[in-house]
Amino acid sequence: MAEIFKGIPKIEFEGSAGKSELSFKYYDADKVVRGKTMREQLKFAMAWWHNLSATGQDMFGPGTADKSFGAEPGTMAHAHAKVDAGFEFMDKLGIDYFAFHDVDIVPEADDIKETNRRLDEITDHIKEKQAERGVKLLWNTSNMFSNPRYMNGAGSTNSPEIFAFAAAQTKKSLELAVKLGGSGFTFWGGREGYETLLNTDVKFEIENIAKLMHLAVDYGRKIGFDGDFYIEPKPKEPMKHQYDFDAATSIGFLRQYGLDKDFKLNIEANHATLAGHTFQHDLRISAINDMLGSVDANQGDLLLGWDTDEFPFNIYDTTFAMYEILKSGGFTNGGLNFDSKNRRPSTSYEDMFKAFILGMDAFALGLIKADALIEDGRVDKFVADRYAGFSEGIGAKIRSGETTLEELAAIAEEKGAPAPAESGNQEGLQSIVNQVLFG
Ligand code: XLS
Ligand code: NI
Ligand code: NI
Repeated sequence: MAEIFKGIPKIEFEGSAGKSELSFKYYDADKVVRGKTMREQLKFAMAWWHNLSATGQDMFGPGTADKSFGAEPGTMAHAHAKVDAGFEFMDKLGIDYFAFHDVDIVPEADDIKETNRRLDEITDHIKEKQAERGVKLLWNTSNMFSNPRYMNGAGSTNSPEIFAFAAAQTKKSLELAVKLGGSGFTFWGGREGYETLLNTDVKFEIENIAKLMHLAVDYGRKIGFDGDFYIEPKPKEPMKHQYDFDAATSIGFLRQYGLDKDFKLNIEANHATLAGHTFQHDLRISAINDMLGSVDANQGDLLLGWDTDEFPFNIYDTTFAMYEILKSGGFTNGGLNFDSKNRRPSTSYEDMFKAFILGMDAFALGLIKADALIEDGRVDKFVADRYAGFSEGIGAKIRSGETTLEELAAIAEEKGAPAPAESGNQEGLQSIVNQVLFG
């Protein structure tokens, strides 16, 4: 098969002094960090939708990048060309995982039976390519937000026929997950939300979303899908208000509807910041609830109010993200999926590679620095010491639930008003982080 990304070599590790723009400076796949290779710790994935489909089209103008890969867009020939391009791209970068929506891999037909036939055809091709180098499916999902039928949501729609259609798409996508050996299945509730409460029964809609998810779990487990289901929280965009607002909201929903055994979260950096949190915050909330499943790796622009899906560049963010991931024990079924896209004026094939090199190096450096922060130990020790009062005496009784309000009140009366607790040392800790980062 003809090479598509001509002139682009296999991207090699050159080291931090390297000057080539087409080499890794920090991502050294086989280097061991905290007991695993970088490849195993980071588990990078390529998102089919951005990398192979998105051309830079926005609300104000058409695409700028050519992603035809020598075929007519909208045809099955193009769908096949994308498979060849995608696997060549992953091979050249040494990426082991990918993620897709159903309609990223084939053009949707008017008849769902024909769409499903196309999905069977294309996944035969994908499966063949997977076998060549052992590339794996990190997760897949159904696009239940682009087609006009989903303008009022999929699980949250007011139409049983549209709910049934969403269920049919979900069923097929689960079958594809099993066929391709996927380790995750994602629900991103793009239209699962509302514009106005004047026309919306919120309780009804949330209950129905849970019902669709239960149907998915039942069918998925029945046909042998043993990976994780994910909710990918996002507070808004496209809807004004989306139900899976952030990690905490999604965890509450999963527990309320009995879905917490099968679901974890897929945390996207830019969605966390849209919710008014840091990326690290949503990772921490997921981790402490045993629900840190996977990550959509990107970054937003804090000067803009939308999901810009930029490639990760900020080393503080990648360091704190990897700190959370390492401390939670690392990825099992999940990984770092680049739900990121080139900026609109970055139009060449080289730009596609440079974007991934940026993101992979940013996370590799984040991994190295997070490991160094943990090894340094001063931040962790400060936090442990800060709560040490609760490990003995009355503090320990509070923790174990063996005290009463009466006993605590008696202590307060006996000892009198306590002095304020000691310094939180934020600036000192930030200096430690800078020292670890920059030497
Ligand atoms: C959009 C989401 C989407 C999901 C998959 O903002 O990030 O791309 O990751 O549906
Ligand atoms: Ni995403
Ligand atoms: Ni997003």
